Formats: sequence, structure tokens, C-alpha cells
Amino acid sequence: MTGASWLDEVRAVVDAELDRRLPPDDAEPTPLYQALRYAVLAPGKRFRPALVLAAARWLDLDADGMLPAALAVELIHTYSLIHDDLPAMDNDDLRRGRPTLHRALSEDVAILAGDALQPMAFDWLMECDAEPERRVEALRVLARAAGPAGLVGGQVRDLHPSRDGGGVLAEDVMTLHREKTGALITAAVVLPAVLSGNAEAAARLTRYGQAVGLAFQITDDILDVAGHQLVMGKATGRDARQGKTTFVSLHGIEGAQAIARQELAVALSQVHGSSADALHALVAFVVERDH
Ligand code: GRG
Repeated sequence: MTGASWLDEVRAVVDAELDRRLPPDDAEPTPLYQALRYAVLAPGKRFRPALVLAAARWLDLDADGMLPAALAVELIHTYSLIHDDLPAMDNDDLRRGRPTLHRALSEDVAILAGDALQPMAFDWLMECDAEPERRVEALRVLARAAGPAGLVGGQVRDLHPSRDGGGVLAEDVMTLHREKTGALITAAVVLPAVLSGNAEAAARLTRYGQAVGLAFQITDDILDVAGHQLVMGKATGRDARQGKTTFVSLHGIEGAQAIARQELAVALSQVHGSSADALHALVAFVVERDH
């Protein structure tokens, strides 16, 4: 198995289930459902759902019972992309190879679609096959990853860097990405362990997720410099234009690649055995990806 083949397998299942669950374009109020289908069904990699299902496979859990968790994480991720692209944030025109949602429809609908995706994610998460108290614990894991100590906190750090006494420090960049990118990626792999009540696996998967999250972001920084807009499906070169401090601006491309490789070695060391094949394959995908 390769990371790409696991992603292809997951994408087929996840895309079909998202399509089945989302109300049709002509459901009322139509602008909302058109927006939700446009953004959620756009061709994303489905990396986070692939992590959920890879962790479920490692733990020998029924994939169907964990599918709502995979979908929930993708809904939170999609909301964050919609809001990140808004004029008040990154003001982007292109996402997943298409016009961003606020350009395709309108800004108010894009804000509201992002708002709708968050409660929908928690609602769907509750459908996982697990004991009620474990589902509540999982809800808390996802809420924390999406909240002020996760996605939102990281996004605020990114938009409002503290520059007291000089430039942004390597440590600040690390914290920002641990929250903005790492928290949701970590939640994705940890959810199956929490839902099945396996504390030892949750600890290992937390370390795996933190390392993969950091390496994923480092690759994102490298692709922003070296990737191609057509392959990426979004604008490139933005970090340098905006004068952002990134792993590449701090360490150079080769230095950043070396840190990513170190992190991935940490991730690989956390999970063993034949059923860890998908988790291992996704580690390789993180450094090899071109979009
Ligand atoms: C608006 C609260 C809020 C947060 C926004 C997701 C995000 C935080 C910003 C997007 C910009 C960015 C570079 C985020 C880092 C995480 C990341 C690399 C997102 C892109 O994820 P992919 O590559 O995207 O998995 P696809 O489209 O494949 O799902």
C-alpha cells in the first residue's frame, strides 16, 4: 500500500458518503445547500479522513463505525478553508482548483456555510459506533482541536503575529502550526482510540499526529515556494509576498526538509505491526506529496 493508494481508497468512500448525506442543491434555503455541496464536495485530498480510517485500521475497528468521525473532521477542515479564504483573512480566489466559495457565490453565504459546517461536524460525530461516554469524550477532542487552543488560536497567531522586540521566532512558528495545522490532524488520528477507549493507543497516536502535522505544514511551506499553482489548486508564493515567517524562511528548503524527515521518523516509531500499514503509508505521502 502507498499513501496515495490509501487516499484514493478513502476518497471514494468519503466522497460518496458526503454526497449521500448533504441535502441536494435545490433544498431550501438553496444558497446554503449549494454552498455546502460546492465547498465540501470540491476535490480535496481527504487527508484527515484518511488518518481517521488508518488509525481505525491499526486498532482493528470497524471502518463503517468510524466513518462519521472521518466525515466530521473533514467538515471542520472545510469550514476552516472557507473562512481562511475570506476577504477578511487570506482573501484568496482559488481553492481546490476552483474559485473560492465567496467568489463563486457570495461572502455572506460563505460565512454562513462555514458556520453551518461546525455544528454539523459535531452532530455527525455523534453517529460513531461507540459507547455514549466515549462519544462525549470524542466530541471534546474535536471541539478542543477546532477551538482557541487549536485551529482558531493558530489562525489568530498567524494573522496577528507578536513581534515584540523583533521578528517572529522559530518557537512562535512552531506553536502557530501546532495549533493551526497540527491540532486537527492530531484529533483525526486520536479519535478512533478515544472512541474505542484505548488510552495507550491515544498517547501513541497523539505523538504520531503531532509529528505528522508538523511535517505536513513544513511540506506546505515548501510547496508554497516550490509547488506549482495548477497542481496545488491554490495560489502559491503567498507566504513570501506577505512577508510571513515560515519553516522555509527560517531554515531554507533543505533545512525544512530535514526537520520534516526527523518528525516523520518520530511518527513511524509510534505505530508498529502489519495493521499500521496505512498509518505508515500516510507518513511517506506527507513528504512525497506535490499538492
Ligand atoms: C479560519 C479558524 C480558521 C482557520 C483556518 C486551514 C486554515 C486555518 C488555513 C488554511 C491555510 C493553511 C496553509 C493551513 C494549514 C493547513 C493546511 C495545509 C491546509 C490545507 O489542507 P490540505 O492540503 O487541503 O489537506 P485539501 O484541499 O486537500 O483538503
